[in-house]
Amino acid sequence: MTTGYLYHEIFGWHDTGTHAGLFPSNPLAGLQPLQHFENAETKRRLHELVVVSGLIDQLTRLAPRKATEEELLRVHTVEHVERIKAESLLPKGGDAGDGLSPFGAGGYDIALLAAGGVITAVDAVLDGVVDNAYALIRPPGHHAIAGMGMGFCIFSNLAIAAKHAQQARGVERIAVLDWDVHHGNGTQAAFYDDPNVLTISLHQDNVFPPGSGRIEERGEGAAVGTALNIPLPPGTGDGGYLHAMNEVVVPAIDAFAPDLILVASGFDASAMDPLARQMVTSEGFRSLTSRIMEVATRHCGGKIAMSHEGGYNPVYVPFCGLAVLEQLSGATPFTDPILPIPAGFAGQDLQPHQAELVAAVRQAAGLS
Ligand code: 3YP
Ligand code: ZN
Repeated sequence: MTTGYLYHEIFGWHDTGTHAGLFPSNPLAGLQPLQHFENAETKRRLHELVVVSGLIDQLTRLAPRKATEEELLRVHTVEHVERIKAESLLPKGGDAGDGLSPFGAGGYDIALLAAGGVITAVDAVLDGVVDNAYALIRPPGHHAIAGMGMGFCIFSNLAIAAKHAQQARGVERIAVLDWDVHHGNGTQAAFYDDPNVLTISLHQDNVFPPGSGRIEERGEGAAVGTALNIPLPPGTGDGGYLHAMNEVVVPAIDAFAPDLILVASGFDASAMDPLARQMVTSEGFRSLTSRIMEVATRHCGGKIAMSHEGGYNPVYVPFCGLAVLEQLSGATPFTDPILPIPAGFAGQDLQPHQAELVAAVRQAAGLS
């Protein structure tokens, strides 16, 4: 198994500045400045663990290129692209759209490399240069919609790469699995009326964007049935996530029979994340990866490209990411010394209310 791995130091230079939790800092309101949650460290430390663990020697390093404007415009409006470009020239940069998604000077060019990095990963997989690939990029993408960025995202990296696969590479059917703990609203929106792209989002029920990612969101027109949302209750651990994979994600993708699988890979469903309340461990992420690889083997010769999204615990994200990369590449696991703590949390196994939600999704999706 050869696994493509894409990372570039410049991703660490995307400057989100200071922020006070979910809001811009504001001393008059008591919001003391702190480094933005979405900062370089989680990504940089994952990369450094990939190097220090020795896994880097078993991966095929890929170099990102910038996405072209034509590629961006398959998903975004000219106005959005031009505004980001203009604000990126200001000495202090700007915001992607919702006031929660700052970027520093030159942020446009780094965002182009993030979107282009996912395209690079997809191309490497489609060309057979590698069997599968992981793009460890920044800024993230899955919340960005046509006319604006939001939720720390500037451009919809994975959606742009999927449109590239369709329009430039002739890929017919694409399945997207988003296991970031937040709803992949931007990716879903980009393909809401496209019957050839199945978008599946596993997320914590109603966290971000507010009200988004309900079971009832199923796609529109000819594409009804090709959007699938699994809004898991807070406190869901490895057992609940695996159950959702086995009962919904795997059968839905089997029924869809894709030619390519893309994964929006956030690690903010981890048991140690400050921005959500799920309990997935590094072993849980390893199992999710293993499940999706089995489906990919059945339908598309194992072709999977993953795009990095959220994940905000600088200590734990590296071990979660390493587990995914090890599984993708078939490498011998490096020990996660933190694992015993989250693995020992009560409620790691499937709980009745979680099974109930999964059953409701199966029902809505016509799987039972
Ligand atoms: C954006 C503002 C509040 C929650 C935050 C979510 C960012 C994220 O990780 N999205 O996947
Ligand atoms: Zn997230």
